[in-house]
Amino acid sequence: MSTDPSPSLPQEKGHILGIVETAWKRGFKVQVPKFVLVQILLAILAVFPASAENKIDIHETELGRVQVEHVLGGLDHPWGLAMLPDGKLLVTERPGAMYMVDPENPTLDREVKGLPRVWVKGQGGLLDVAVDPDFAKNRTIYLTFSEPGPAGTAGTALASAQISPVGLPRLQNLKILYSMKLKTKNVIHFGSRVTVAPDGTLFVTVSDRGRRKRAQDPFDTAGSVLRVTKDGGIPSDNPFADGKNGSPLIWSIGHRSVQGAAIEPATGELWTLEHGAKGGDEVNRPEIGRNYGWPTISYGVNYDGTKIGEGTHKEGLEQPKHYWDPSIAPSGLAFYDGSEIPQWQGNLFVGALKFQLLSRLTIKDGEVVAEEQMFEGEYGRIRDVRSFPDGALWLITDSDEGEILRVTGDK
Ligand SMILES: [Ca+2]
Repeated sequence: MSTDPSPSLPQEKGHILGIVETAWKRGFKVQVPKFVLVQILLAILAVFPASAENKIDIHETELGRVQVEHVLGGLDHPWGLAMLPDGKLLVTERPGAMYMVDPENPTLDREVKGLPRVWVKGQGGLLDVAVDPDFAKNRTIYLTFSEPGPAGTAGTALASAQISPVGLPRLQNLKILYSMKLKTKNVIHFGSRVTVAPDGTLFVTVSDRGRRKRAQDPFDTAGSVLRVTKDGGIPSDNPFADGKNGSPLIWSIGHRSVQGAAIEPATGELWTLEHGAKGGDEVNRPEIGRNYGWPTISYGVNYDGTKIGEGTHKEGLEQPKHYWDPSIAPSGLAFYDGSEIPQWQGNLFVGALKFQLLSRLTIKDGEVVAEEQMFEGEYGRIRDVRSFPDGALWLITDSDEGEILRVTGDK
């Protein structure tokens, strides 16, 4: 259910105030008590608050009423969203742009220049953005993207950069921290998310590039979760750190198309989200050195209905924490850690592209015990979900008129 209580166009406000003014004057003639007119005026102002400039929808959920505020539209396939310590947002667009947006005065006037060269084709382009926890001191951000290689090929890459402290925002000291060695012309399955772990390392999710066997090759970083130091080094406690049994950057293997990653605040553990084929979208909690099964095991089938691999279970391969069949096409993953909607604390939120909804998963003792689906069809394809220090849950939608949405408790 969705309503729109506050269109609050200036001319409408003026019109309403005009009616009240007329009624006020008439009140003297017909002797309507002034306090009644004051009550009417207050009621109207409550419905049309002067400060609300953005469209706001109200939704009933299983755990109460929430608001969804349309903060900014007109984005071209936005992919990743991050918040700086001063409350400004960074939003990437897959075609290769990034903007700094002040949610209190949202415009697309401040494009961040100096981005890495990005390969824009199919699912490829500029993907995720993350802010270093020490940004206030080091002004550092991390980007994942499709990096061009020779002869029309591309692979997933991770870069760090600093945002210029003065003037229009520009990236400085751009450094490639990870670059996929085997680049191909395939236009699908780059990934990718980057998230900063509590120990200061970076988790980077890399998809299988549409070549399934790559996800089972521990020497190939495609189809894996990687763990990289902030300067592009190898954490000494990575499972294949010495390179003898796999790529030193690999944390876990057997992943397909990983478009969500989040750290659980209560435990510091990494959770990820990946697309299956036809069915078999998964939530995983990747543990060090483990194999998450793709394409040997899956809860999905090929798009033509034929079987994938060997079934749903196999010794030595990990089970997902949750799966969807049929596929919702999940993208964006966040543990809600805000103050705005206390009843959602610790819940895991998943955006859905194909099913155009937000999924709320209840986690208990490391297991998914319940799911609520909300906003179905209301906002289109949801690409990213974030819980930011301002206390709200933030969403971006995937279209050529993509939006930034802010979810808060009902006021
Ligand atoms: Ca799996």
